[in-house]
Amino acid sequence: MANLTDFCVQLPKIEVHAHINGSLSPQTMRALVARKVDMNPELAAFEIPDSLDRIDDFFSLFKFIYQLTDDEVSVAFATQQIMEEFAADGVRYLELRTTPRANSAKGMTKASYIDTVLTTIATKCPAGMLTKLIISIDRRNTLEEAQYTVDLALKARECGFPIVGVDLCGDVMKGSFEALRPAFERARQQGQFPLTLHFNEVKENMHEAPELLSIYPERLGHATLLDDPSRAIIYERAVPVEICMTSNVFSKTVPSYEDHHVKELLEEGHPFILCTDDKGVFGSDLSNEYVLAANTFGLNREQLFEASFKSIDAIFANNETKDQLRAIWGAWKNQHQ
Ligand code: 6MZ
Repeated sequence: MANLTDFCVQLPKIEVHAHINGSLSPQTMRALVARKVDMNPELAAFEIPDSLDRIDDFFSLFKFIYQLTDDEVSVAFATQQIMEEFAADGVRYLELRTTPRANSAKGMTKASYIDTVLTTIATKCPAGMLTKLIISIDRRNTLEEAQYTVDLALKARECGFPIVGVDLCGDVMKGSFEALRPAFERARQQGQFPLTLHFNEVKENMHEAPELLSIYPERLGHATLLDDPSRAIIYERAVPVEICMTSNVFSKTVPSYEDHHVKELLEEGHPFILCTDDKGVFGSDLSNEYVLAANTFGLNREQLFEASFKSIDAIFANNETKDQLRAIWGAWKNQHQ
């Protein structure tokens, strides 16, 4: 019988919370540094830290990372590497997410950035895995920028690209959802896009919870801190939660794996999806998140399979795709019993 790590790699898995620029593996970062170090020698000195004192320190890492993906060739390379790594780790359905970004010095516009990501997904997605894209609106955006992101999503989908949802992400201490709300409302009304919102990662933005929930998000990212009113709404509506254990412990938004809030969701039978968030920064693949859940909460292989299988219910896809994936999971289970 395979050991737990091998089992978790082989297990077919769903990944729906993976930020492209947080998912660059050390190898990918090294390859990108090598391409750029002549122009920018400072890049050679950067290292991802072993842990962070506070989540605030996380967002400043992107000042460096964004220098690695500041042109279309690098963005295409990064996207391809990330898909290959997830596929090698047993992911069968992947929803990547990214924030449109421009760099005028390299001729990259927000539109060409998204086009590059989507073209790479369309042409380089490894066999045996489906990849879709969620477009992210950054909390630091102006409403105009957020509306432009929605324009890009609508246009890309019209061209037949698999944009499947809209996300609210970014520095938890900055900006506000209310200021950007009209863009999310338009994404929902004009585009019928499902929404996933980073939710209550830190106590400082818990006050936003009623506003975030009032738009009826289809999924929530993290939902680390739940007060009674939020918990009641989330449970009543059975809103699936994207769970990123290593990310939360690494950035100190939860004190330890044992105290992770997924424990409560497991006990309540509430829908959740184990995810990586930023596998490059946090150094943890999706299979490792399953190993952690198993070791921390005593989940057996049957329960790990169930967690992965039930995640299919929460993906941003139609019933036909969900049924196809359920059949793949079923066939895998028959082979591995
Ligand atoms: C909130 C996060 C995040 O979009 O450039 N991001 N936002 N909370 C988190 N939890 C730790 N992890 C990543 O990927 C990087 C961007 O994703 C968001 C941040 O805005 C970060 O700049 P993309 O591909």
